[in-house]
Parts: sequence; structure tokens; C-alpha cells
Amino acid sequence: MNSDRLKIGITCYPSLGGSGVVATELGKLLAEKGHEVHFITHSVPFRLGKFHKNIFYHEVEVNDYYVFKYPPYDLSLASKMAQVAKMEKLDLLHVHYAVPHAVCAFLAKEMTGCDLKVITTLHGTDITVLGHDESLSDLIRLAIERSDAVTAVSQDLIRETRELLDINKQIDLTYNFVDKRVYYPRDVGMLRRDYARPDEKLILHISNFRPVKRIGDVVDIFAKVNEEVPSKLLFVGEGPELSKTICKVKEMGLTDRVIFAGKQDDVAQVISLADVMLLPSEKESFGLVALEAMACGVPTVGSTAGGIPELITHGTTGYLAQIGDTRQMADYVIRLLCNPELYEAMSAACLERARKTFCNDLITAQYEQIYYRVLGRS
Ligand code: GMT
Repeated sequence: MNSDRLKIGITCYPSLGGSGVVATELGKLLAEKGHEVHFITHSVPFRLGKFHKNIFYHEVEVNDYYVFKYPPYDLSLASKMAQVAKMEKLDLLHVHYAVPHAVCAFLAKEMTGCDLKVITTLHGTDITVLGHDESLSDLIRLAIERSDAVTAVSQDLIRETRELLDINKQIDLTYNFVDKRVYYPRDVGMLRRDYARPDEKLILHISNFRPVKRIGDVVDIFAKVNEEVPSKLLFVGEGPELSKTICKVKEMGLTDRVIFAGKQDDVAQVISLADVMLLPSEKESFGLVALEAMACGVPTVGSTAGGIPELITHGTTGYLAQIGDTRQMADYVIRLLCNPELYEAMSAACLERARKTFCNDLITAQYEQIYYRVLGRS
């Protein structure tokens, strides 16, 4: 097995979002394994946390020259990537989310003139939403075709990328992962009392409140569950649909049963408070939050969109229904919450599946193998 120490540049969206979380966690794990990791982003990735040996951060500053109506962030990023690659003698750039990162990496590679390798990880909406945009699709195809390796976080995303962009290139499957040292069932007995009474169940939804998450369905499912099982709904995160959701909760007379906690850092702690996670998305290439819940022993009830069925085994680690079928999803939640034996079995199956299939050690090793392969060192 190859153990060469690599110099890796990572670019991602550093603020809230699954792709940024995965990129940052991967960088931390690679650094722990002795690789030198250089984050090249517009701000410090929010999950980076404390000081880490082997991790370096290079801030992209946008040129705000007065003739620019729109400051060209993409060009500043490409230039910074090339500069860091030359200065630090990087072996490769690993970019997360195709737009604009894979395009910038392609430009940076051209600028360096050296044998810098580019690995692009597709995360979801970079293909499933932006791939439909004619002003971007040719650019995304170019960036994918010119990458030295392309990975995607589910089989479903690989299929959609091939079909939508007419791409034949090899795309490696690298599922998202969770760090087992962070995501495990926490003892949160005291804290839970602040959110729900002992006789109430706690239902959780965490997202960036984008329309694809179908937050209205979350409220509808909860309302149906609450008619039969006394419950509270906890929302974590924020985004474009937040105000609409607050209005809907008010209109449905549920204000005293719904908590909006905003962005939270300690997601494993929050998840451990909950009995069920809801993920009724319209599009979801993977659903990292459902994996985080699974690793904490919390089953997810959600939709069959995109890659969710690859993550959640229907009837074993959660339940899935057609997109928009809030009645069926509510019935599944009620079944779980009213049947303690079923719940225990499902919770145990969640822990086992998260550890076996989506463990950090396994997926980090898969990424390393891809790096060594493109560098011709496997
Ligand atoms: O669009 C989003 O929900 C954000 C996006 C991101 O950049 O974080 O999420 C995508 O990537 C995550 C990490 O790989 C996946 O877990 C999400 O399923 C995916 N979101 C969608 O496909 C909608």
C-alpha cells in the first residue's frame, strides 16, 4: 500500500452545506494521515475548528477594481490556486462542487504549466440543477472532461451526470462519510428536557432551507404525526425558505410545537436529542444529514429522491416514500414512534450500517487511492 506524503490543495464552499463539510472533514483526516493539506477558499471552512498540524489556509481575495460591475471571484480563485500550487509544489488540487471550482482548477492547471493533477468531486446540485442551465452545462462538461479524476457521492449522481451531460469518462463512486469519533449517540438526557417533555417525541430537520428540501412537507408530516403522537419539531439551519416556513407554522397553529434553532455547530449533539430525522427532499444526491443521523442511531424518514435509497435501506435503517407523499411519510414516523422494539432494532441497524459502509477510514482510503492512481503511484 502506498504511503507517500502528498501535498493536496482543497477548494470547497467554506460556509454551510454538505459539500463543504465533506471537503473539510476529508482535509482534516488526510492531514491526520500525514499529508499536507492546503485549503484555498474565500473564508476559513466552518468545520475546520482548532489548529491542525499539516493544514494550511490560503484566503482568496476578490479584486474589486472599479470597472467591474461584478467582481470576478472565479478568476481570483483560479489565480490563487495556481499561485499556491507553484509556491507549495502541490501534487494535486481536489475541488468540491463543479461550479466554479472545477472550472477554476482547469484554468489554474493551465496557468501553472506543470503536471498539477485535478480531482473533481460532484456533490449534487452542481449537476442536478446547474447541469440543466444552458449557460453553464458546456462549461461543466469541459471541467469534468479535463479533470484527471472525477468522483461523485452516489450512483444516482453518476447516472444523472452521464445522462444529462452526455459524458463517458470514468466517474468513481465515493460515498460521503462521517467521522465515527464525532458522530455517535451522545448522552443528552438533561439537554433534551429543554426541547421536549419526556412524554413527547422530538422530530428533527436540518438543512440549508433551499426549495429542493421541501420544507413545507416537513411541516405537513409533523402536523400529521403530532395529531397522533405528542411531538415537537426542531428545525436547524437557515436559508431562503426560512421565513415562508415560519409563516406556515404560524398559519397551521403549530408555533408552540416548533422550534427554530438556526445554524448550530455541534450537529452530533443536536441529532442525539432527536427520535427521527425528516428528509423529504425533491433532489438529494446523497443526504449527508441522514448519514449523520444514522451514525447517531437516529432513523430517517424521507423521500426516494436521488441517492437517498443508496444511503437509507427502506425498512431497515429508515423509511422512504414517493416525493410529496407526506401522508405515507407521517404514517412511517408514527409506526416507528409507537413501536419501541421496532425503533430499537432500526436504531441498532443504523449504527451498524454507518460504521460499516460510511466510515471515515474507508472513504478516506478510497480518495487516497484515487490520488495515487492519477499521480501514477499506485
Ligand atoms: O444543494 C444542497 O443541498 C447543498 C449541496 C452542498 O453543496 O452541500 O448538497 C449536496 O451535497 C451534499 C454533500 O455531498 C449531499 O449530501 C447533498 O445530498 C447534496 N444536495 C443535493 O443534491 C440537493
